[in-house]
Amino acid sequence: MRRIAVVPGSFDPVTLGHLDVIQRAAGLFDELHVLVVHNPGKSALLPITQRVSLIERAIAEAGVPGNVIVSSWSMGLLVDYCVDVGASVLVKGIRSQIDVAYETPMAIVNRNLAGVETIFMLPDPAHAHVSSSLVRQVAALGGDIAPYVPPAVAAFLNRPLA
Ligand code: COD
Repeated sequence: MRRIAVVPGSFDPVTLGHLDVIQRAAGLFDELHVLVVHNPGKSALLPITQRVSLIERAIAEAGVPGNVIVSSWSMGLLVDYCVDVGASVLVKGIRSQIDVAYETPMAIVNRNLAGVETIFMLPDPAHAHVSSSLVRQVAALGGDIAPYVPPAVAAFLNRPLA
């Protein structure tokens, strides 16, 4: 049986912390879906299609294996996507007790709804402090985001405004 997992997130934008989790999870499953999902609790910087494109460029740059598929989902429950693609596992990165408190109820509900298990991965300590909101803030104030994001994202967000 093929082991299929989903790494969901806002990815607004994808960071080196996200990329680290994606790379390590890709080695654990036969097929890994990186899924961009709108989080209604956050105000967005980039359109969903742009986030997908930046993830595709970032994983190509990083040489992530070919078992990774990038897509987006806005049709309902996250577990509906999992059922559609035959995924039985969600992979989430856990940086702190705040992440644990946020993710635990969702993990229980997702298992109750569709039998989809959630696996928590600890971050690379080098990227444990990185978040998309921090990147958005540094970029908005004109700071250097290159230490926190893949080169494709740094190039995109640092581009001159048209
Ligand atoms: N290192 C490691 N992991 C990281 C890092 C880092 N530096 N930064 C972020 N992460 C992890 C986060 O903990 C998270 O697991 C994932 O990466 C994505 O992070 P974000 O910030 O891009 O995305 P979020 O937190 O806004 O998540 C959006 C989701 C849509 C995935 C989330 O809200 C969700 O699961 N929603 C469920 C919708 C649903 O179906 N609800 C009903 C049942 S619960």
